[in-house]
Amino acid sequence: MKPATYLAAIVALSLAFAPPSANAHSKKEATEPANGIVLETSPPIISMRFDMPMRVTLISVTDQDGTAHDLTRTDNMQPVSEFSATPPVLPTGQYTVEWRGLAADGHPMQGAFSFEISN
Ligand SMILES: [Cu+2]
Repeated sequence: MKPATYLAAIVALSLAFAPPSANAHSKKEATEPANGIVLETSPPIISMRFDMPMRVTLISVTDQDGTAHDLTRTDNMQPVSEFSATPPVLPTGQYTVEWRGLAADGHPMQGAFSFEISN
């Protein structure tokens, strides 16, 4: 093939096989409560730790009936490595935390985790 075509093929191949960069975007590293945990009391805090600052644009805590429980945020929608918010006292039940955010590189991110409160 012509040199230009050859070069294009090399570029395409190297893009196809490039490993995803560890720094491509922020990742969620840990949550509180931990995903899947069963608690005996309402958690004092809902938090997510990221490997790079994340602007959390949306977070919700929903119980098994689909009722949303409002959180008190302290991040002022600024990028944070550790997002935390205070939930109201939650009754026993199963909860799902869903979040959306903008990573440091501008990519939209989202995730979810769940926990249970049981006596
Ligand atoms: Cu990214």
